[in-house]
Amino acid sequence: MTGVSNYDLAGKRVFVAGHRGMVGSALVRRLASENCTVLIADRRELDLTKEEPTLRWLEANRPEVVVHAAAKVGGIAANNNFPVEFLCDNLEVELNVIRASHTIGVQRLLFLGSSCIYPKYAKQPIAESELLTGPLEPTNEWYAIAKIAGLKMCQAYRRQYGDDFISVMPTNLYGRGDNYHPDHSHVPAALIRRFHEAKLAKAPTVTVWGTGTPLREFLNVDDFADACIFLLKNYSSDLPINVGSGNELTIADFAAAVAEVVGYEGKLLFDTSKPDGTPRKLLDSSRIRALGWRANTSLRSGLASAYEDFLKGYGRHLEVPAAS
Ligand code: GFB
Repeated sequence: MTGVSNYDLAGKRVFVAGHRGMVGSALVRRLASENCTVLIADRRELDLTKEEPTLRWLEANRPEVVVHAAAKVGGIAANNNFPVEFLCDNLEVELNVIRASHTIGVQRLLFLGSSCIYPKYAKQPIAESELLTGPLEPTNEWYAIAKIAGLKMCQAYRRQYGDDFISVMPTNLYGRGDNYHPDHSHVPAALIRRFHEAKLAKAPTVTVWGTGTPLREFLNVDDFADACIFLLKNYSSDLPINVGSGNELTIADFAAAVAEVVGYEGKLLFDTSKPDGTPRKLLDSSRIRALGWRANTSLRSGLASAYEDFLKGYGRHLEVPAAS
């Protein structure tokens, strides 16, 4: 069940489910340098929450490889406020995509999970073996349960039918094409936007959620897409595999780094009425490193290019105020 494959993507038809999201669009960019055919489907053409149309689309388009990057995602507030969507929509899409991929006999499927599948107080850095060893972080348990179910589906299809379905668990991601919704985004996009707007408004202070003390590890999405392609070619196992950068810092230090990149010089305030979430979430990425992959974007250069893309209007929920 565990081992290294030497899978050749050349000439393959690769379906990226969720190609409009930050991760899906990074995967499409990365796959452009592989000699394969990338398949995508717009939401109007294919609703992945519907079982029958999903199967029909896959039957008609016959991918040999499926990358499951379609998910309802969001930051700590969105997770907390929309438990039904984060649980049910994600479960529906996972069932439909994974089951239909089995039915049409895809050669390889890569399922994208999240570091929030691990227990709130997991031993740090978090090894893959920490899965299901303790209670989850309550702000995102709905999303975490859906992602755990997805990875279990991959394991079940592998165990019962020998399907070569694998799961990857990224740490906190940021980068091009993020969601800049003021309340529903993750911390990198939220702070890029907030500092940019404060800079333009010459605001003396910016408010950061929580105490600023939680520790997070940040990985650039283009590095993550590269890791996914690496794993598609080199990894075959029923064990999920972590992908992190080792770039860990407190939210206060992260906020200061974003402020510097954006060029905001005012003061940071912390709103402790907002949730901190899990106190620390550093992945143990030694397994993927042992296979020969590592992240190569520094946090500073990654944030600088994310800010550049934000200014160009790449991303969702963006009405960037023009500089005066
Ligand atoms: O990025 P974030 O929402 O994800 O928040 P999580 C990370 C930390 O940044 C938390 C703080 O401690 C937040 O309180 N933070 C500070 C902010 N200011 C802000 C802000 O303006 N917006 C946001 N969003 N946070 C998510 C999960 O947890 O991790 C998801 O909810 C997913 O399901 C993702 O798994 C990777 O790391 O707390």
